[in-house]
Amino acid sequence: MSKDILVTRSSMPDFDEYTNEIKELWDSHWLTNHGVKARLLKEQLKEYLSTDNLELTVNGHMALELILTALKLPYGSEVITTPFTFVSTTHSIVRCGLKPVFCDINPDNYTIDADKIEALITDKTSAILPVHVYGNICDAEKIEKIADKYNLKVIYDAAHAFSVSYKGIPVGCLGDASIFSFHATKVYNTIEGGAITFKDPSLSKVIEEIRDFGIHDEESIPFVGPNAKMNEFAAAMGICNLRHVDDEIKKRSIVEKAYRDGLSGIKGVKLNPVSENQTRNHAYFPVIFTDEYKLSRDEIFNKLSENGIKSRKYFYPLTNEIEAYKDVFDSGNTSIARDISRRVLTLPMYADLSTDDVKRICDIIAL
Ligand code: T4K
Repeated sequence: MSKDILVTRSSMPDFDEYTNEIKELWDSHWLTNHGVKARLLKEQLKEYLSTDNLELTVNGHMALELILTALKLPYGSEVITTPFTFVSTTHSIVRCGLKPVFCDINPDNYTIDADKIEALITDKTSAILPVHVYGNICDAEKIEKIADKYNLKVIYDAAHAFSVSYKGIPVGCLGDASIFSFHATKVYNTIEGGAITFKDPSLSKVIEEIRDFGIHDEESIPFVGPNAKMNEFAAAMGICNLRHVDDEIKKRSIVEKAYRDGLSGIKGVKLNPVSENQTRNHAYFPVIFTDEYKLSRDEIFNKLSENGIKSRKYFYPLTNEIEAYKDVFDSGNTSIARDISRRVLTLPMYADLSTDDVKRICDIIAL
């Protein structure tokens, strides 16, 4: 029996490349707390992402919590966000003592509907936290214009948007700040890891200190902070993977083309939009099954699964529907997000997925 095809598969460098990279850690015995590997990776990522200000973190989730804390948003203030995301986005708001206010998404690229943000602003609103879901970039101009008008911070969850640029602007340069995830399942991984990019250079020191328990020096601890540092082994993986990420993205573009060829013309199968406004990293391959398709989303999910194809319902349920937030926060009017979340499947996507396997997946969907 052939092996299951999972929704993704981590990119890894050659074993020798990695062991070579970590060799000096055996000499130094310096394993974490911003050693040589983390410092080098930080500089390399600043260059790759074309940003002046970047701090590494232990994962993408803590990157969100750190930036929300560093921006000193008033405790209990409201953050307008999308429910069509991984729970991490909403959890970060809540865990920082802020209140999520859910805005619907646009049905074209599934990002926050910028035209619906203004109606949700109150005197308690402090920030907007949109998500470049699947690497689809939000309507940054509209969002930032509204933010300027009401003096709000904009923090983009760019967990899916590593290496993407929007109208020629590297995605990490949008808004007041952006966060990236370098989790094993991402286009670019450091095993676990993340980064924050930001406009105001004075935030560097604050983020550094919050990331390290809020410690300024041995006798001064001005902030309450977690331990959110990237360790040296993760940073070494990041240094290796960064050498190959452009090739990985190219390979993913071949997989995407094979999917588009195989699925074009199937009634009721709607593919992710292609926009001239942005580059793509092919992080995910989402498909919406409309009423014209022969099966429901759950039926095609099961059918794929029976054939060893493990697609995922990213992102279902919406974050404003999960038990943790039931009767805690107003779930708002997010009917478009609700509809999309019940129709979407992300199909397997990774650099080494063969075009034969893609064809097999498309044939099952075509029935
Ligand atoms: N914001 C957004 C919008 C996000 O999507 C995420 C994370 C975050 C923030 C937070 O960033 P991090 O704190 O995670 O850095 C996964 C990931 O754990 C999560 O990083 C990701 N989003 C989310 C969308 O998906 P699961 O529970 O679905 O992953 P899992 O373990 O089922 O893995 C999926 C497939 O990946 C497996 O079937 C096989 C493959 N895989 C997995 C692992 C763990 C590998 O090939 N290697 C591996 O090591 O959550």
